[in-house]
Order: sequence, then structure tokens, then C-alpha cells
Amino acid sequence: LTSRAPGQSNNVIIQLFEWNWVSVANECKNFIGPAGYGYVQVSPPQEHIQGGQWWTDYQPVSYTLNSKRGNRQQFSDMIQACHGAGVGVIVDTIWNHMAGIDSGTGVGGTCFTHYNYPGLYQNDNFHHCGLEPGDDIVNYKNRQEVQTCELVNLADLATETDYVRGKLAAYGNDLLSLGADGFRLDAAKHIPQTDIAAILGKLTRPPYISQEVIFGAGEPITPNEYTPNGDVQEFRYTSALKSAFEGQGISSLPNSLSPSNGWVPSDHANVFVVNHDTERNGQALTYKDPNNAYTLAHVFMLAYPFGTPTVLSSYQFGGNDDGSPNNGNGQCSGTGGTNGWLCQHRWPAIAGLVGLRNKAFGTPVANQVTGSSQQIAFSRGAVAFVAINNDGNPWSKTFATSLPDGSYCDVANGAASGSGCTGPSYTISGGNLNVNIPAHSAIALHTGAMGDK
Ligand code: LM2
Ligand code: CA
Repeated sequence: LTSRAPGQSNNVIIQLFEWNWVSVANECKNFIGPAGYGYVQVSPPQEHIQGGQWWTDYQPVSYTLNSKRGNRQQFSDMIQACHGAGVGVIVDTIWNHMAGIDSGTGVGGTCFTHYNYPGLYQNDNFHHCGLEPGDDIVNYKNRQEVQTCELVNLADLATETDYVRGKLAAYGNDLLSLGADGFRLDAAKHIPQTDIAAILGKLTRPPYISQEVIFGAGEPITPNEYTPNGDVQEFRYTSALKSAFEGQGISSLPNSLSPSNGWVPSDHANVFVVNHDTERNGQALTYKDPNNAYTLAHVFMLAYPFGTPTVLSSYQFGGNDDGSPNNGNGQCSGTGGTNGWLCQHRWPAIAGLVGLRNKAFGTPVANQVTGSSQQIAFSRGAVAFVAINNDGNPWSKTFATSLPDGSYCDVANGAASGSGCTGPSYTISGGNLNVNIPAHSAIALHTGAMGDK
């Protein structure tokens, strides 16, 4: 598989949060490849601490590929299966730290203490920042503290040393040798940009990189600093979608995406409606939101060209610590999930808009119109048209679309099937669409899903 650079078609990423390797392999073949997604992002594969909580995966104890998600052979087989389906694999990779607990035994049997991982790291391979009681990060206005103290007590690696860089690069190269296409760099903000650059420089080939650098107002460390290494996750996009869809209005969203906004530029931004952290911390729209806002936000993200989008595919949870159902064996059926899995990547509006995004790749936004502050419509070149009504009232209008005349399947509410559509269809006449869009819904049409073939 030639991995797709950002800025190429078919580059939508699915974050398959907590899915085990066998279930990822099956879903790549059964749905993800055929639907036109570009990549899956999988949970951290290295050995980690024991426990039922999802976040045990973020406390590494060795770089043996043995985790709750599966073993080395299963990981390798998953990459081969996804590649066979035309899907790249991005690996959630933890270079900032090891475990946060004092001592224990990892899921693969490795015994460790907080600053000692036999044969791998010992006390002097870690930062002991001495800036705060317990060496924990408190003050995000202090660069040195954010990068050399401990994030929630997680033992912080001395990434400025050749020894640690060599170990991290060896782990990265092992993942690449098995065919990994990219890394999501966890806690990248807590590692100096130049340390990451030095580790990347030791890799045998350049993977796609997405760095987690959460913007904070007034903080000295900024997301833009990290663009020399690759993409950066733009959490301001996530916040903007939340506030727009929850009341501020979606009609001005394109303005907030203008290149002068100070955000990570579109060609280096990795964006999402929500990820596994913001799904739990109140800083994003989630599947629990009322009035279809979560789905409509995905329609906007996938239709409007900005950044490289990631769709989170997760599971229902009560408590924030709850791990996944079925031992991480992800289960989807038809257009959704079963047994507690949500399978957002199969929802008609999300899968349908991935098809639209791929078809419209490289075409400009045109015919942009707004109604109320919660209504926006636009076309993409002469191949696609989207109208989003996040208002409590219907939106009746004749829209100019630039589409060729004909009958189109509404891919926000169904799909093309044989010579027809599984959901509603609409007629374009004279380039126009005359329509009444119900409250809290969307319509999406493109030339790859005509209803009268
Ligand atoms: C990340 N980005 O920088 C991940 O996206 C995020 O999910 C990770 O936190 C974090 N970095 C560390 O990799 C998660 C979770 C935390 C959890 C940590 C470590 O959100 O709640 O912290 O993983 O497992 C847990 C406890 C915390 C405790 C810590 C260390 O919640 O109270 O701190 O373990 O034992 C004393
Ligand atoms: Ca650090």
C-alpha cells in the first residue's frame, strides 16, 4: 500500500478506539475499505499496565507488541488485512512517558517500578523535574515544566538523550517493519518539537505523523510549532464545531476556518468532531448530544474542505473509565453497532459523506448560502452539494447547486443501491434544487450517487 499523504483523496481516518486487532482486520475487509476510508487509527499496541479501564493502554511498560488488543502476530495480520482492503494503519504511539503507577506487572508479564523497566529504562532515563511537589505538571504557562515534569504522574522520558531517542526510534521502526503507515504521537506537546524531529530522523522511512498538541490560550507551547514534524491535531476545530452546533450558529463556520485564524493551516491540521479524551471531558459534541447535532457536525467536517478528518468510532459508556464491551471485539451490523459498540463509521450520514468527500476532492466550495444562523449550504465544484439545517425550523429554498440535472440519492440519509437509492432521492433541474429540509437534518448529493443510473 502506498500510504496516502494528507491532501490526497481517500484520506479520511477512522479512530477505532479500543478495537482489538482481530476485529479491526475484519472491519477493514467488510466495510472500511469498500466504503472509501483511507486509514484506521488503532489503540496503543505496546505492553501496558493491567486493569479494566480503557486508559491502561496509555501506561506503557515495554515495547513488546502484547496488549489488551492482541499480540504481535495479530497486530501484523491486521496490518496485512487492512492493506489488502486498501486501508492504511496509523498507530497510537506513546513516546512521552511510561507508567504512572508505582509498580506492577504488565499484561505481558513484565515486572516494573515507576522508574525501572528491566532491560529498557532505569532511573536516569527519566526526567525528575524538581519544579513542583511530586514533579507533576501544574503550570501550563511554563514550557520547561510542561515538557520535563510528569503528566498525571506518568514517568517522563528524557527524550533529549541519545539513549532514549534510540529506544523510541527502535520501537517506531519495529512498527514500520510490520507495515504501519503512520503514528499518532500521544502527548506530543509534552515532548520538545526538536526531540520528536530527532527521533523521526532515526526512522527507516517517513510515516504519516499526527501530533497531539492541545492549544491552550496564553500557553508558550503552540500547535504551530510542531508542523515541521507533520500534521498537528487542531483542537480549536473541535471546540468551534461544539459551540457552533450548540447555539452560536453554523452559518459562520467557514469564516472561522479562514487561513488568518492562527490555527494549524489546513494542509497540516488533523481535525475531528471528537476524540477519545474529548468524548469524556465535555469539550466536544458526543453521541449523547440531542437534536442530531453530533451527526450534522460530521456532515460539515466531511463536506467542507479543511484539514485531514478523523472519525471516532467508539462505544457506549456510563462511567468515564469504562473499558470497551466484548473484550475489545468491535461489532457492527448493517448501518450501526451492536452489543454497546457505536460503529459511527457505518452511520449512513458519515459513510455517505466520506463518499462525497472523496468524489469532491480538489474542488472548491461554491454557491455558499445561509438561512438562519443555524443553516448553511454549499456545493463542491460541479460534483457535490450539501445543505445542513441545524435549526429547529424547516428550511425551504431553491438552491443553486452547479450539479448536472438528474436524480440524486441523498447520501446523508441513504445510499445508492443498484439503479436506485436506499433512502430519499432529489431531482436537480436547471442546476437548482427546490427542497424543504426538515429541522435538525441535512441533505447531501453528489455525482457518484445518482438515483437514475
Ligand atoms: C494523552 N494525550 O496526551 C491521551 O490522549 C490521554 O488519553 C492520556 O490520558 C494521556 N495522554 C496519557 O497518555 C489517559 C487518561 C488518564 C489516565 C492516563 C494514563 O485520560 O485519566 O490517567 O491515560 O493511564 C490515569 C488516572 C490518573 C493517574 C494516571 C497515572 O486517571 O488519575 O494519575 O493514570 O496512574 C495519578
Ligand atoms: Ca516530557
